[in-house]
Amino acid sequence: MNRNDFDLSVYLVTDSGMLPDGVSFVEQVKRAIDNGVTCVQLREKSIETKDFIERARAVKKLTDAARIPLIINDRLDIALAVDAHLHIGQDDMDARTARKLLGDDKIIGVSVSTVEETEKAIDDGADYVGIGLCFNTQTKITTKMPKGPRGAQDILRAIYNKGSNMKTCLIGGISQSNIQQVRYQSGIPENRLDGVAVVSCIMKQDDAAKATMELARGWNSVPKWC
Ligand code: TZP
Ligand code: MG
Repeated sequence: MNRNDFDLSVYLVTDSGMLPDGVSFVEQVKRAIDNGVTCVQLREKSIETKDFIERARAVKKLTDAARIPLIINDRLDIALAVDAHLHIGQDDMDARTARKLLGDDKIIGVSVSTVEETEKAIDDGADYVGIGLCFNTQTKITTKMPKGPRGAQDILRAIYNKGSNMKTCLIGGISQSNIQQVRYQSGIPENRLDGVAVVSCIMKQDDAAKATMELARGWNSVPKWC
Protein backbone atom coordinates (compact mmCIF):
# COMPACT_ATOMS: atom_id res chain seq x y z
CA MET A 1 0.00 0.00 0.00
CA ASN A 2 1.52 3.28 -1.16
CA ARG A 3 1.30 5.94 1.53
CA ASN A 4 0.67 8.65 -1.06
CA ASP A 5 -1.85 6.74 -3.10
CA PHE A 6 -4.84 5.58 -1.11
CA ASP A 7 -8.52 6.19 -1.65
CA LEU A 8 -10.44 7.82 1.21
CA SER A 9 -13.71 8.23 -0.69
CA VAL A 10 -15.85 5.69 1.18
CA TYR A 11 -14.10 5.18 4.50
CA LEU A 12 -15.65 2.71 6.95
CA VAL A 13 -14.96 3.27 10.65
CA THR A 14 -16.06 0.25 12.68
CA ASP A 15 -18.05 -0.04 15.88
CA SER A 16 -18.83 -3.59 16.93
CA GLY A 17 -21.40 -2.35 19.44
CA MET A 18 -23.97 -1.57 16.74
CA LEU A 19 -24.20 -4.74 14.67
CA PRO A 20 -27.63 -6.03 13.65
CA ASP A 21 -28.78 -9.21 15.40
CA GLY A 22 -27.15 -12.41 14.19
CA VAL A 23 -24.41 -10.74 12.14
CA SER A 24 -20.76 -11.12 13.16
CA PHE A 25 -18.32 -8.26 13.13
CA VAL A 26 -16.07 -9.75 10.46
CA GLU A 27 -19.07 -10.67 8.31
CA GLN A 28 -20.39 -7.09 8.43
CA VAL A 29 -17.01 -5.60 7.57
CA LYS A 30 -16.63 -8.11 4.71
CA ARG A 31 -19.96 -7.06 3.22
CA ALA A 32 -18.76 -3.47 3.26
CA ILE A 33 -15.38 -4.31 1.73
CA ASP A 34 -16.96 -6.44 -0.99
CA ASN A 35 -19.33 -3.64 -1.95
CA GLY A 36 -17.24 -0.54 -2.25
CA VAL A 37 -15.54 0.76 0.87
CA THR A 38 -12.10 2.05 -0.02
CA CYS A 39 -10.54 2.15 3.44
CA VAL A 40 -11.31 0.54 6.84
CA GLN A 41 -10.56 1.88 10.31
CA LEU A 42 -10.87 -0.39 13.34
CA ARG A 43 -12.19 1.82 16.10
CA GLU A 44 -12.92 -0.36 19.07
CA LYS A 45 -13.10 1.39 22.40
CA SER A 46 -13.98 -1.31 24.89
CA ILE A 47 -12.28 -4.48 23.84
CA GLU A 48 -9.40 -6.48 25.33
CA THR A 49 -6.05 -6.21 23.56
CA LYS A 50 -6.05 -9.91 22.72
CA ASP A 51 -9.47 -9.67 21.07
CA PHE A 52 -8.51 -6.46 19.29
CA ILE A 53 -5.47 -8.15 17.73
CA GLU A 54 -7.49 -11.17 16.71
CA ARG A 55 -10.11 -8.97 15.08
CA ALA A 56 -7.48 -6.80 13.42
CA ARG A 57 -5.78 -9.90 11.94
CA ALA A 58 -9.08 -11.17 10.56
CA VAL A 59 -9.91 -7.82 8.96
CA LYS A 60 -6.35 -7.39 7.66
CA LYS A 61 -6.78 -10.54 5.56
CA LEU A 62 -9.85 -8.96 3.96
CA THR A 63 -8.30 -5.53 3.38
CA ASP A 64 -5.12 -7.09 1.97
CA ALA A 65 -7.18 -9.19 -0.44
CA ALA A 66 -9.10 -6.07 -1.52
CA ARG A 67 -5.89 -4.01 -1.66
CA ILE A 68 -7.26 -1.29 0.61
CA PRO A 69 -5.68 0.13 3.78
CA LEU A 70 -6.47 -1.12 7.28
CA ILE A 71 -6.11 1.73 9.73
CA ILE A 72 -6.11 1.20 13.52
CA ASN A 73 -7.62 3.85 15.77
CA ASP A 74 -5.33 5.07 18.52
CA ARG A 75 -3.55 1.75 19.31
CA LEU A 76 -0.08 2.07 17.83
CA ASP A 77 0.90 -1.25 19.42
CA ILE A 78 -1.84 -3.02 17.50
CA ALA A 79 -1.00 -1.21 14.25
CA LEU A 80 2.58 -2.46 14.65
CA ALA A 81 1.48 -5.96 15.62
CA VAL A 82 -0.65 -6.45 12.51
CA ASP A 83 1.35 -4.27 10.08
CA ALA A 84 -1.45 -1.73 9.69
CA HIS A 85 -1.77 2.06 9.46
CA LEU A 86 -2.80 4.43 12.29
CA HIS A 87 -5.46 7.04 13.07
CA ILE A 88 -5.03 9.31 16.07
CA GLY A 89 -7.24 11.82 17.84
CA GLN A 90 -6.32 15.06 19.54
CA ASP A 91 -5.95 13.32 22.92
CA ASP A 92 -3.73 10.52 21.59
CA MET A 93 -0.02 10.42 20.78
CA ASP A 94 0.85 13.19 18.30
CA ALA A 95 1.49 12.33 14.66
CA ARG A 96 5.17 13.29 14.80
CA THR A 97 5.86 10.78 17.58
CA ALA A 98 3.70 8.16 15.90
CA ARG A 99 5.63 8.65 12.65
CA LYS A 100 8.94 8.00 14.45
CA LEU A 101 7.63 4.76 15.88
CA LEU A 102 5.64 3.55 12.89
CA GLY A 103 8.06 4.40 10.09
CA ASP A 104 7.73 6.16 6.77
CA ASP A 105 5.72 3.58 4.90
CA LYS A 106 2.56 3.80 7.00
CA ILE A 107 -0.43 6.10 6.59
CA ILE A 108 -1.13 8.31 9.62
CA GLY A 109 -4.46 10.11 9.92
CA VAL A 110 -5.49 12.68 12.51
CA SER A 111 -8.93 13.83 13.71
CA VAL A 112 -9.24 17.60 13.51
CA SER A 113 -11.92 20.21 13.91
CA THR A 114 -9.94 23.45 13.65
CA VAL A 115 -7.45 25.11 11.30
CA GLU A 116 -4.79 25.06 14.06
CA GLU A 117 -5.13 21.32 14.59
CA THR A 118 -4.93 20.79 10.84
CA GLU A 119 -1.78 22.88 10.45
CA LYS A 120 -0.16 20.93 13.27
CA ALA A 121 -1.14 17.63 11.61
CA ILE A 122 0.53 18.81 8.38
CA ASP A 123 3.68 19.90 10.26
CA ASP A 124 3.76 16.58 12.12
CA GLY A 125 3.76 14.59 8.88
CA ALA A 126 0.21 13.21 8.83
CA ASP A 127 -1.18 11.89 5.54
CA TYR A 128 -4.83 12.76 5.98
CA VAL A 129 -7.19 14.51 8.36
CA GLY A 130 -10.68 13.39 9.37
CA ILE A 131 -12.66 16.61 9.79
CA GLY A 132 -15.51 16.70 12.30
CA LEU A 133 -18.16 17.32 13.07
CA CYS A 134 -20.27 17.45 9.91
CA PHE A 135 -23.74 16.57 11.23
CA ASN A 136 -25.08 15.40 14.58
CA THR A 137 -24.10 11.85 15.42
CA GLN A 138 -25.43 9.23 17.81
CA THR A 139 -22.22 7.22 17.52
CA LYS A 140 -19.77 9.32 19.52
CA ILE A 141 -20.32 11.39 22.63
CA THR A 142 -19.03 14.82 21.70
CA THR A 143 -19.52 18.42 22.72
CA LYS A 144 -18.58 19.64 19.24
CA MET A 145 -21.18 21.59 17.32
CA PRO A 146 -21.91 20.19 13.86
CA LYS A 147 -20.64 22.62 11.22
CA GLY A 148 -22.28 21.14 8.14
CA PRO A 149 -20.39 20.37 4.90
CA ARG A 150 -19.50 24.01 4.30
CA GLY A 151 -17.92 24.13 7.76
CA ALA A 152 -14.92 22.23 6.38
CA GLN A 153 -14.04 24.93 3.87
CA ASP A 154 -11.73 26.89 6.18
CA ILE A 155 -9.72 23.73 6.83
CA LEU A 156 -9.56 22.83 3.12
CA ARG A 157 -8.36 26.37 2.41
CA ALA A 158 -5.71 26.19 5.14
CA ILE A 159 -4.37 22.95 3.64
CA TYR A 160 -4.22 24.55 0.19
CA ASN A 161 -2.61 27.73 1.54
CA LYS A 162 0.11 25.70 3.21
CA GLY A 163 0.91 24.04 -0.12
CA SER A 164 0.08 20.64 1.34
CA ASN A 165 -1.48 17.74 -0.55
CA MET A 166 -2.87 16.24 2.63
CA LYS A 167 -5.99 14.19 2.00
CA THR A 168 -9.27 14.97 3.76
CA CYS A 169 -12.49 13.29 4.76
CA LEU A 170 -15.50 14.53 6.67
CA ILE A 171 -17.10 12.64 9.55
CA GLY A 172 -20.26 12.80 11.61
CA GLY A 173 -23.80 11.86 10.67
CA ILE A 174 -23.00 11.23 7.01
CA SER A 175 -25.25 8.71 5.26
CA GLN A 176 -26.69 7.63 1.92
CA SER A 177 -29.22 10.48 2.13
CA ASN A 178 -26.76 13.36 2.50
CA ILE A 179 -23.53 12.14 0.87
CA GLN A 180 -24.15 13.97 -2.41
CA GLN A 181 -24.87 17.21 -0.58
CA VAL A 182 -21.68 16.70 1.45
CA ARG A 183 -19.59 16.26 -1.70
CA TYR A 184 -21.20 19.22 -3.47
CA GLN A 185 -20.94 21.65 -0.61
CA SER A 186 -17.77 20.82 1.25
CA GLY A 187 -14.96 21.73 -1.10
CA ILE A 188 -13.40 24.91 -2.36
CA PRO A 189 -12.34 25.15 -6.02
CA GLU A 190 -8.67 24.79 -5.07
CA ASN A 191 -9.12 21.84 -2.74
CA ARG A 192 -11.87 19.23 -2.95
CA LEU A 193 -12.82 16.78 -0.24
CA ASP A 194 -11.36 13.29 -0.77
CA GLY A 195 -14.02 11.31 1.02
CA VAL A 196 -16.40 10.66 3.88
CA ALA A 197 -15.90 8.51 6.98
CA VAL A 198 -18.99 6.73 8.26
CA VAL A 199 -19.93 4.35 11.06
CA SER A 200 -23.62 3.70 11.63
CA CYS A 201 -24.90 4.00 8.08
CA ILE A 202 -22.99 0.79 7.33
CA MET A 203 -22.25 -0.99 10.64
CA LYS A 204 -25.85 -0.81 11.92
CA GLN A 205 -27.52 -1.91 8.72
CA ASP A 206 -29.27 -5.24 8.14
CA ASP A 207 -28.14 -5.05 4.52
CA ALA A 208 -24.62 -3.63 4.74
CA ALA A 209 -23.91 -4.63 1.14
CA LYS A 210 -26.75 -2.46 -0.19
CA ALA A 211 -25.94 0.34 2.28
CA THR A 212 -22.33 0.43 1.06
CA MET A 213 -23.28 0.30 -2.61
CA GLU A 214 -25.68 3.21 -2.15
CA LEU A 215 -23.08 5.23 -0.35
CA ALA A 216 -20.43 4.60 -3.01
CA ARG A 217 -22.95 5.36 -5.75
CA GLY A 218 -23.85 8.64 -4.03
CA TRP A 219 -20.22 9.72 -3.79
CA ASN A 220 -19.33 8.69 -7.32
CA SER A 221 -22.42 10.29 -8.87
CA VAL A 222 -21.11 13.76 -8.06
CA PRO A 223 -18.60 15.05 -10.63
CA LYS A 224 -15.00 15.20 -9.42
CA TRP A 225 -14.83 18.97 -9.85
CA CYS A 226 -17.53 19.51 -7.21
N1 TZP B 1 -15.63 11.12 15.20
C1 TZP B 1 -16.39 12.19 15.01
S1 TZP B 1 -17.99 11.78 14.72
C2 TZP B 1 -17.66 10.13 14.83
C3 TZP B 1 -16.32 9.96 15.09
C4 TZP B 1 -15.64 8.67 15.29
C5 TZP B 1 -18.69 9.08 14.67
C6 TZP B 1 -19.43 9.16 13.39
O1 TZP B 1 -20.36 8.13 13.32
P1 TZP B 1 -21.63 8.18 12.36
O2 TZP B 1 -22.43 6.97 12.80
O3 TZP B 1 -21.14 8.04 10.97
O4 TZP B 1 -22.34 9.46 12.63
MG1 MG C 1 -8.49 8.45 20.11
